[in-house]
Amino acid sequence: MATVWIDGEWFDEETARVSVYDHGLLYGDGVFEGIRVYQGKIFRLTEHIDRLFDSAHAIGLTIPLTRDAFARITEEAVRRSGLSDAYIRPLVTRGRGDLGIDPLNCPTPSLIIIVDVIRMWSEERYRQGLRMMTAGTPIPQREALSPRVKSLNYLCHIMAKMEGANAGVDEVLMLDAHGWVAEASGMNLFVVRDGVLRTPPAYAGILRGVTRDVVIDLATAAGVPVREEILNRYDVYTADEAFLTGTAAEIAAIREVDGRSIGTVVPGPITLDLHKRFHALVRSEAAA
Ligand code: PXG
Repeated sequence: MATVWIDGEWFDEETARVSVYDHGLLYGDGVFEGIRVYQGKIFRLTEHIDRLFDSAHAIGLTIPLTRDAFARITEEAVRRSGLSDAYIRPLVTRGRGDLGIDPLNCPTPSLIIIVDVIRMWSEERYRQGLRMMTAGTPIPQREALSPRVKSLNYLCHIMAKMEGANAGVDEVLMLDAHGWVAEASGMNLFVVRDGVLRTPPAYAGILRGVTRDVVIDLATAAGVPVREEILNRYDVYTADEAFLTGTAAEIAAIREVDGRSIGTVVPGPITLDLHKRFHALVRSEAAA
């Protein structure tokens, strides 16, 4: 059952409530995380809590708890949910204020932790690979708000996702403000060409995904060379393999982008191998 913690109190899905004066709701003023629980164990909790606190710091929001205390409450929320495979959504908003934009009128941040489940694509989609298209909506330029901040402003990603849904594809490829390949609507992108794994660098308008970092480590350990470098759509179209990574999506192979087929076998051998290694890692950490 869904469990929700709000500023020190426990609720369920039906009883959890936030104020209409919360600036997270009024202005999207806040940050969030998405974390996975496998067999009762939280995957990469420290990395996610660090990213949450860094995102908050980057928007000038001080979380009134230590990283450690936030982690302990997150663990307690998972225990109370009774779920062994779950998705955790921590949120920190600027808190309650008045109807003006000024964050100084919000004396205390609101802290929320939701534990529930998340569903992505069907098993069939994972087996066959995703069909994607390039969205016309770019990632906002970093001078507006760093894409590294996991903020409550996901409208560009949502508009991109909507374009994809309208066109009947599974997911969208988003470019950054320079037109470089950035990421999907909530996932990072990797391509394989001639045995080399390539992914856009952190400065190319992406959120630096925790799963992305795990996959880079797994590939390196498997002897697959990894390069973080600027990619354009040509690199994606002409890849031997391509896949997406994310906490919710895990590793999802891509079979087509903008009508161009990617490689010949989907999922390709390196994608399949990394997928196996990822699940082995998750299982071994859960058993530890
Ligand atoms: N890029 C963006 C913009 C994201 O929001 C990722 C990459 C992958 O990061 P992790 O750390 O999860 O490997 C995310 C992940 C969804 C969903 O429904 C995904 C995210 C947030 C909300 C929903 O797939 N974030």
